[in-house]
Amino acid sequence: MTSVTGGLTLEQRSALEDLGFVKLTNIADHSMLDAMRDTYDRAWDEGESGITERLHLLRYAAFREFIDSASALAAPRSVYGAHLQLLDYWLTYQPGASRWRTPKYTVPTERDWHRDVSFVGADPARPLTLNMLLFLDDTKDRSGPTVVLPGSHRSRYAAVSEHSTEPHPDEVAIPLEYGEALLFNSHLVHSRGRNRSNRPRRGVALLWGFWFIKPTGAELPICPEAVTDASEDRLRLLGLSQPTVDLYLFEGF
Ligand SMILES: O=C(O)CCC(=O)C(=O)O
Repeated sequence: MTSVTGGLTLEQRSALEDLGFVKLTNIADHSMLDAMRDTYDRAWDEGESGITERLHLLRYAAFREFIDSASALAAPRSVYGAHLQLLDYWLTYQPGASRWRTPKYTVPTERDWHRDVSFVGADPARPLTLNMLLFLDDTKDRSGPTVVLPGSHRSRYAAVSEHSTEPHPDEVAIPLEYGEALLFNSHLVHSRGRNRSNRPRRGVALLWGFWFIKPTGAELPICPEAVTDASEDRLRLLGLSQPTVDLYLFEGF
């Protein structure tokens, strides 16, 4: 599939509709990825428990710069246009296998099948929400690429039970190189792979969707760094400034 710099191609739109996922290249230049990688371990250590602020990853400049970049926004904007909202932003992390069985980390199961959103939505070409996953370490072979069940976003009933732990005969692995990302319909059944390498598996996950949807942690105050000196585009992206007068009228009648 061809690369993305200016939004999804027709071929990619059609893959997203039919299969439920598409691989993106050139999601960020290497200096931006390096900055996220340099911040990652601190963000992980400081962050994922005891959260009291919405979109707390935006505390870090490197993670803010990514969501302001044209290359990160191009593909989700192809689907939601000016109505695009960032609903959630989190880290998906597995240490190198050599650290399993230390008091802090337990050996992960082979799979953890799930959907991130269980509303089917009316139109697979225009999903309510989309997930984006990018990794700051390559995910290939032993580092456990993400696996998906292609087409499963179109069915109300999943072919596996939630959080089941075994590989599935129809699963497809999506290895990602540095600078690539996976964009998928949040109703697609997917799982992390298990990291068997001795390197960490550091990933970043974003949830994109329509502006009218409530974000994760809507009841919490937004992280202050996210809004200090924020551009109008950023405020819209964070759901704080309404993009259009007709909030629920998205395109032609
Ligand atoms: O780490 C991965 O490959 C997938 C992460 C995931 O499924 C999630 O964060 O919902």
